[in-house]
Amino acid sequence: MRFDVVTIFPEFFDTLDISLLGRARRGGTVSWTIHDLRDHTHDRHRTVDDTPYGGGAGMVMRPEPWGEALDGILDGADDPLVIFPSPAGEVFSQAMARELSAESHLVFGCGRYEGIDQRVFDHTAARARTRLVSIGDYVLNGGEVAVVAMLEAIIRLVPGVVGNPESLVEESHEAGLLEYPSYTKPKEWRGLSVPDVLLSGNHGAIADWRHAASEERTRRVRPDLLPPS
Ligand code: 6GU
Repeated sequence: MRFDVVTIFPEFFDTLDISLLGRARRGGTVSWTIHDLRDHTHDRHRTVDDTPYGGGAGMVMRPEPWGEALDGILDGADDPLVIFPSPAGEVFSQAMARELSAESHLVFGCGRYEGIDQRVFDHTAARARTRLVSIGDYVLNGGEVAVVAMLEAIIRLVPGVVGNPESLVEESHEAGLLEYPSYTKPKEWRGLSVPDVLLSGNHGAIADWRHAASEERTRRVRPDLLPPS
């Protein structure tokens, strides 16, 4: 699976080389290239933004550097999916991460300032599948942190990246419920004990306890995830 990211802050993506994702990259399961949008400017100040037509606060990212950067990635690409992180997009989810982990080529375009000239979206959408995606109902200064979060969620689902695929099955959001609480040694810690059932060796009883704990936690903190009753 291949990723391209266009950004004015390539350093944000240095963290991707840590841990599991770095291992997946070195092993060749996934590959990515981070493109500096400023490499596609041609003025002395490497300007990527300008004032908005119609007036108003803030700056808008100019279309020309975006056009050149995306041409370099999309020309000759085989059915890429382009994602622009945006608080105005559809909301990212575990289901979307699963869907995206089956793609062969994802391209992320990170906007900053008040946004990117609308014609960049329109031109891109006319030549490739294009989606605007948000990671939640709050505002970040730019798309970089959102893309790091999305990449981590997507790459860990690519077959072969997570060592034990079973660890992906029981986690939060995969069954539409939040994950149950986990415990390890020692049996007693600061006066707090591990629930007896987990020490019982009774696998049926343990599975029942975990399912009930997942339901209770979901009802308490995320009732919106439960089917209407
Ligand atoms: Cl994807 N971008 C920005 N700038 N803010 C966000 C976001 C994305 N998702 C939530 N807030």
